[in-house]
Amino acid sequence: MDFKEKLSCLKASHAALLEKKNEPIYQNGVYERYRNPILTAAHAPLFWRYDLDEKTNPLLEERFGIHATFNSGAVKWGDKYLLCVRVEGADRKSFFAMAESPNGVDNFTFWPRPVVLPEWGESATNVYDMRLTVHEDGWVYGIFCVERKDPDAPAGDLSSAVAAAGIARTKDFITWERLPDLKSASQQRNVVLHPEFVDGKYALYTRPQDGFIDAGCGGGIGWALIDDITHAEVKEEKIINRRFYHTIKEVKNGEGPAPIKTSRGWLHLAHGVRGCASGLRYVLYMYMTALDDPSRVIAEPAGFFMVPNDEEIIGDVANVLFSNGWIEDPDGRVFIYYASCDTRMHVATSTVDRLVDYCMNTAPDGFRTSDSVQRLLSIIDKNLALEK
Ligand code: BGC
Ligand code: BMA
Repeated sequence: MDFKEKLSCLKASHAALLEKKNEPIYQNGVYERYRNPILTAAHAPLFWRYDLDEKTNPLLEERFGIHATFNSGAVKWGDKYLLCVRVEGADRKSFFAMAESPNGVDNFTFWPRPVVLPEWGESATNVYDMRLTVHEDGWVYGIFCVERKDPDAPAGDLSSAVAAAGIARTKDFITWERLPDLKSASQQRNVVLHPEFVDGKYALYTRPQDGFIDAGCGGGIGWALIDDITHAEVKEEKIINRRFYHTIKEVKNGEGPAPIKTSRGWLHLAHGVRGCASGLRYVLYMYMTALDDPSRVIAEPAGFFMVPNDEEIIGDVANVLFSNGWIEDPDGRVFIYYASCDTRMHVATSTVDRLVDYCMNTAPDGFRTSDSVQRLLSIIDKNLALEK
């Protein structure tokens, strides 16, 4: 094949991938999964990956490898479903790029250029997992993890890093104003801005951690009020959603996207991590907090909400579901954007009513097997009585 033939093959298969229709495949009453991932590395524009000039690239070889598209922030913008995607190159660096869809479940297309994020402080080695919050102050905030090498790591340790929360804001997703990183006594990952002021202050969901990987004494998802978002500092932090022995969030947990406000309380999506022989296993779980105090948990169903399924189990970092973006439509439909295995993006759909019903009417964890058996028996007895 000559250059032109190769290029037209590439263009045809790329266009077919982007136009592919998606359909719901699985339903447990709470949500629907969809047949196809919504964004993969192959969705990245050809003009990112190839030098398309025949004179400088006669063999039409890829010049910039795109490895994965995952952990995306999400927002409805006009009539578009917008994702701020974590794109990872072959060089293991991630960066953010916006992608949009007209319907939220397929046809996702990257904007032509990635986000150019201004630096703050020492230039970051990596940035990832942006949470988008449309705040009542009129800005859209993006809070993300900023990773730098640990300056105190012993010689030869090239893995230890320091995680901090980077903060940027925008009104168009093209120009971003970078604010100072969050000041905090501990390292921070999974920091999320609450969409409303609380007692006149900005409010953050935090995730204090002892080390770069270890949550250590960091007991779970934290809550902190911030006086000035342009010099954000965690002065007091309380843990609102704890890790717990022998649950899906034994080792770590973290807030997912900014919570959704409902008439019954705030809906939260989070991730929980446990250790097993194959490594860290990430699943999604949900909880709700009170309208008059978004830091007070009022419901939390036992166990996971979503767990890696079939092909979602395999990827760059196996057995991981992670979500940092969801969108609520005016009609109450909810689009849950989640990534599998740090590799690709998926969507699941539900509604505010179904998610609230799930949170309010699924029994909480009793932390003991005997309690689980009793919970199961109460469902069985009720159902069998119906047949009489
Ligand atoms: C990776 C993240 C991961 C973190 C902790 C980082 O270097 O980029 O995806 O969550 O390490 O394992
Ligand atoms: C981290 C997260 C994600 C990632 C996960 C699994 O701690 O912040 O970036 O999806 O690990 O690798």
